[in-house]
Amino acid sequence: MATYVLPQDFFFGAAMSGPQTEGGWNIGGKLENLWDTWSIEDISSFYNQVGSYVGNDFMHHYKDDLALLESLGMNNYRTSIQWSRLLDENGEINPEGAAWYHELFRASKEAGLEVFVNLYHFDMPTYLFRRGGWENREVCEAYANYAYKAFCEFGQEVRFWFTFNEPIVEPENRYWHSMWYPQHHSFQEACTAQYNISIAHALGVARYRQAVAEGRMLPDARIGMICNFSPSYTKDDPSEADLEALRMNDGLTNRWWLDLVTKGCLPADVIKTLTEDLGIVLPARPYDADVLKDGVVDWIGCNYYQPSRVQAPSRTHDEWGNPLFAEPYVWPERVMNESRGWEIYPKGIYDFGMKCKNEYPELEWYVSENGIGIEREYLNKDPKTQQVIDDYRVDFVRDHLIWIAKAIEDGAKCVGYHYWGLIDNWSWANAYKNRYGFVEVDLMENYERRPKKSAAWLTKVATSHVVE
Ligand code: BGP
Repeated sequence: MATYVLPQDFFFGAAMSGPQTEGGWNIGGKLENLWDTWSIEDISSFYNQVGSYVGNDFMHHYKDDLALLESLGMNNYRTSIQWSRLLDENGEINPEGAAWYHELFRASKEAGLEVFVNLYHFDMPTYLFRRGGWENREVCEAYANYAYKAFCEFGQEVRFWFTFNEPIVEPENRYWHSMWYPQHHSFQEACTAQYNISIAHALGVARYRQAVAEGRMLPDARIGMICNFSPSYTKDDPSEADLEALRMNDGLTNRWWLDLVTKGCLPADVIKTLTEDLGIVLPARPYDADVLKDGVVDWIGCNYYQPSRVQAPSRTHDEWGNPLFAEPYVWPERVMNESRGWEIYPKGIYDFGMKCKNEYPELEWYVSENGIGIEREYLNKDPKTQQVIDDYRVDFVRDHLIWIAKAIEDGAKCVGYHYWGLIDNWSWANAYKNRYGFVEVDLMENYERRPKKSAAWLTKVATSHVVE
């Protein structure tokens, strides 16, 4: 097997989020977010009826977890601040919430770990959702206030900031595809939310620049956005209609955000299709072009799990009257992670790197999430040691790292890699169905952590930068 070497300054770390790990959902002045509310209102929506409350009990395990990350060869990780923990209902700092994050950042530094902080990971505070959530422009202003308060509070402790994780997911999952609370089926609502999140992002970056100008941030601080860029593909011999499906799929999910973070605008062809051809009403205000200009960031994260393969739809609208741009295209050669229903296609990360190189040549990026979640992993335990034997995880990460190394060789500005869910965590409506970790969390034994077989391999790669 060929050996690939990643640059020495390429960083390895782990990605996680506040709502999926912290727990302590109602202590220390934390307000409800939509995950807590959904858990309270309808626990049967969650796999095995495990709601948001405990995460992976990180608030009780953080010191050991940080030591574990360090022992696995990581020197940095990402998590998110929970809006519902940091601020009270008046948009003021909740001192107990702030104290928790100060302590986390202190302990991380002590463990030799740099923290990347994301401000929003699908965790809308419920009181703001009741005022319209992302459908209400005032919530964008509230987000800008939250971001500024976070910059002021932690600007001297954190270098790397991100406005949003996967901003397309809430519009899609909450408003369009009815997967997450409030489970709506409205493309119009999804577009409103997507537009307003873009505005919130730009307002957040503007407040960050203000905090920099006021001397509140560390000298080498950076701001970015993290998106799930799923490279879009269609058939090998596409019809005009297939190419049109590809344009809108790529336009809504990839170019929308890439244009926002590199050019400070939204893609004109997508906006035209939405408003002129489909009659979607975007909540645009006359001066928004100027607001969006502030959306340009210093770098981005790319969460990559699967490609997006589409073809022309067989009908123009679905049963709820929403327009259909595309239908899934099943590539005959596809390899699946059956647990998650996601295609495994490591070359996609290379293709994303080449797209950035060619279309956004100045843009620096890192792989901010990548990982494989497996259902019923406890069946793969060594009967003697009780260790999870997860060679498929090594194969998955190795294959992606190889394509990352090739992309760097071919000129991609990719500077690091974060594995998603290095320690098993709670995954939204799927709860603990699919396990991503290199480290197992035992729900029956007080959330005890146990490295899986793959952990030794990861440590070697992270410390040597040699992939084989
Ligand atoms: C990304 C999210 C993460 C994480 C991951 C795995 O979309 O940013 O929060 O959950 O996907 O996906 P899932 O948990 O749905 O299996």
